[in-house]
Formats: sequence, C-alpha cells, structure tokens
Amino acid sequence: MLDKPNTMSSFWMPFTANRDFLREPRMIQSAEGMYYTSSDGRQIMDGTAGLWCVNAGHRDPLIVEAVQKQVHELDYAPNFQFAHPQAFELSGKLTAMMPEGMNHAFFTNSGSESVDTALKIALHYHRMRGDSARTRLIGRERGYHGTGFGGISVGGIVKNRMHFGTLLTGVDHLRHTHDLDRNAFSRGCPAHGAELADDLERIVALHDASTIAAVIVEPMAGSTGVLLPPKGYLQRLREICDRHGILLIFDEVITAFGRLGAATAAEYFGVKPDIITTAKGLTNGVIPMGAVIVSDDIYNSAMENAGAPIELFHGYTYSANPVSCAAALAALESYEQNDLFRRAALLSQPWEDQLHSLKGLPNVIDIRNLGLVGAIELAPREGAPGARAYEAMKRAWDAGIMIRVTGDIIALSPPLIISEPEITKLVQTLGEVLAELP
Ligand code: PXG
Repeated sequence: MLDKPNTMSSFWMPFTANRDFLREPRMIQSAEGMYYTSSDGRQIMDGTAGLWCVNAGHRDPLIVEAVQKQVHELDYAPNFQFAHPQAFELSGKLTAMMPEGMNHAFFTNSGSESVDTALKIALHYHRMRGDSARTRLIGRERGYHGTGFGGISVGGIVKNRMHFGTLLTGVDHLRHTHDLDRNAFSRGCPAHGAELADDLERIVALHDASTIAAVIVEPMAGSTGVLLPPKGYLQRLREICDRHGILLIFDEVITAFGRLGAATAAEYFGVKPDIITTAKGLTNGVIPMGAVIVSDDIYNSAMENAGAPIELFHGYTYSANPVSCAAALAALESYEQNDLFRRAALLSQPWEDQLHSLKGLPNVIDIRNLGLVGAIELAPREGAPGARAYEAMKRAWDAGIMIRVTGDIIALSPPLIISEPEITKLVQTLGEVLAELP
C-alpha cells in the first residue's frame, strides 16, 4: 500500500461547503440526550435531531442495548429467499402504527432508497393490473425526495438537479405551495393555497390521467425550508388522485415517527396515501434503515397477479438487516414507552409561542411552525443568497446550538424529548444570534 499522508480532505463531505469547513471545522465528539459535545469540549444543544432523525434523543439506552445484543447474536442474514424473525416482528410493529389498510413494509437503507422503491412499486402496481401505460411520475417544485436519480427527478430543488444530466423521463411537477405574500407568520398550516392542489388537474389535462402512475409529495416539505401544506390542500390532492386512478405517495422520511405529534403525517392530517416512505426516525438515526409501507391493494395485487415466483424484482443486500431491525424495534419501543408522539403534540403550542417571539428581529421575513418543526426565513443579502443563514448557522454553533439552514431559511426540529426550558434556551440563543447577525 502507498504510504499516503492522512489529510482531512480525504473525506469528501456530503452536502457541505467542504473548502470552508476545512478552514474552520465543526467537530462532534460524543452525544447524550439533547446535547452533543464538540471536540473542543463544549455542550451543543441539538436543535435539529441530527438530520431530522434522532427523535428519542442521543444514545437512548434501549436502542444502544438492543444493537449490542443483536450484533452478538445474529450480525447478518440475507433476506432474499431466507429471513430472520426480527424482520417479521418489525414489519408487524411498524405497520401497526400506519393508517388502516396499510399493512405491508418493504425495507430499505435510507430515504433515497425508500423513494426509489416507492416509485418502482407504483409503476409495478399499474403493470400488474394491466394498466401499463401509467408510467408518468408527478412530483412538486421544491420537493426533496433524496438524492437517487428517481428522487432528484421527482424532486424540485434546482441545485440538486441541474448538475446531473437529464434525469428520469416522463416526470412533471406540481406548483409549490410557498406563498409569503398571503401566508407570512402563519401559526400552523397556512390558510391560503388549498386551490394549488388543482394544479394536478392541469397536469392531468396535459398528459391524460391514463399515463400517470403516481404523485409524490412530502406532506410537510422539510428539507426545502419547511413548507407547510395549506389547510385542505392534501385532502384535495387525495380527491383528485382518486378521481383519476393515480396513486398518492407521501414521502414521510421526515414526518414519520412523531415529528408532527402523531405516528405519521397521514394520521395527523387525516389523509391516507397509498404508499408511505420512511427512514430517519425509524431507527432514531442509529443504524441506516428505511421502510416503504404500502396498502393492502398494492401488496395483494402483486401477490395475485405476478407472473413469476418472485413478485417484485427489487431489494437491497441490507434490506431488513438484523442489526437495523433491532435498532428499529428498540426505537419504536422507546417512542411508545416514553409516549414521545404525544409529548411532541403537547409541546407544539409552547414551541409555536416561543418561535413566534422572534418576530421583529432584523431580517426575519417569516416564522412558521407545525408539530415540533419550525422555520425562520431571513431576507437574503444583496447578491449573496444563502450567505446570511449560513453565517447564522456558524454563529449558532459558536453560541452552543445546532441549527440547519437551506438557502436563507433556518430549520429547527429538536429531538422530541426536549423540555420547555430547553425550548426557551434554544429559541433565546437563536434570537441572540439573529439580533447580532449582519
Ligand atoms: N425524502 C425526504 C422527504 C427527505 O427529507 C430523503 C427523502 C432522503 O433520505 P436519505 O436517508 O437518503 O438522506 C429525505 C432526507 C435537511 C436534510 O437538513 C434533510 C434530509 C437529509 C439531509 C438533510 O433538511 N432529508
């Protein structure tokens, strides 16, 4: 082996300003509950549950123990033509948390894979029913569905798409729902914009429903900067899909497992999709894992109509890996034991009140919230979009809180174990950062 010097640039960091980071690294050494310890020994409050995944807080003892035990007993087992009991135990426990009639889980290793899997299952479903002209996939502007080619094709964030060629064909996009003119400083879901769901009728008129397989949306768009569905929007989208035989996919990679104060956004909004994609909170972020949950109709149609013994030619080496299953089973157990979804629901009011207290600080042009999610939108600096929020993120780290930024939007999504005094501390610290921010 060549004797190469070990430089920090050997790690090409994901979604990171690598060159800037190397000049001024923000390094994390350990974590416990609501806090990280930085490598210079400071306590940093986790205002984002990692990347929207550590819902039960860090190093939950149930999960740590379950993973340790599992890795000693069965480290790996294939799930192609063989299986292990934890996979069935987990699929049972997971589907029991899903809306009525959604009783089948397909396991993946990430949100991006869950999205790819969901899109493929949608195409497969129509084909199984002899409706194979239904191949178009409809996403939404500003949607985020991970970074696979499927996900960036239906996704609507320009920078995630523009560098990567022509993407999937046969994809179209609904208009996004962000409308500060009408909805700035809304508390909870905004009042205006349900009619934007009718944009699906425009797309149907253009392509004809008989060519459309599925619509995929985040019930609450997280990554793009917390865009909340206008009141009635998701219900209307469901009705239009039903009218035209189009499957509705909710990408719940962020919203599943308590973020809005319910097991799923589907439950929270009372709108049932045909497919739900999950990841992140499924294992509390501890081990990579995702799951796609489908309706009985979709599963049964594959079981009844497949021409080959294998019903779906799709899967991953690590689908339902035993250690991931153990982490997920323990995470779901922890959510239940600590009643974390209800806790998130109860905290959502003080959370809202605290966040909206930042109104009036310099450059704050919107504050929005739902469940334990919040966003503060800043006015961009002249000729330097994103620079103001990026600087806020760096100053927040120095001040002892971790926040996420996308463009000039600050997103907050703390672990669901956060206490009211910790909410106050998080918001106050952010307020101090914003008050000083040029
Ligand atoms: N769908 C949705 C709705 C997501 O939010 C993915 C799919 C992809 O998941 P994976 O596991 O492949 O990354 C996501 C991921 C942020 C942020 O700061 C959000 C995500 C990932 C990283 C950062 O907003 N969402």
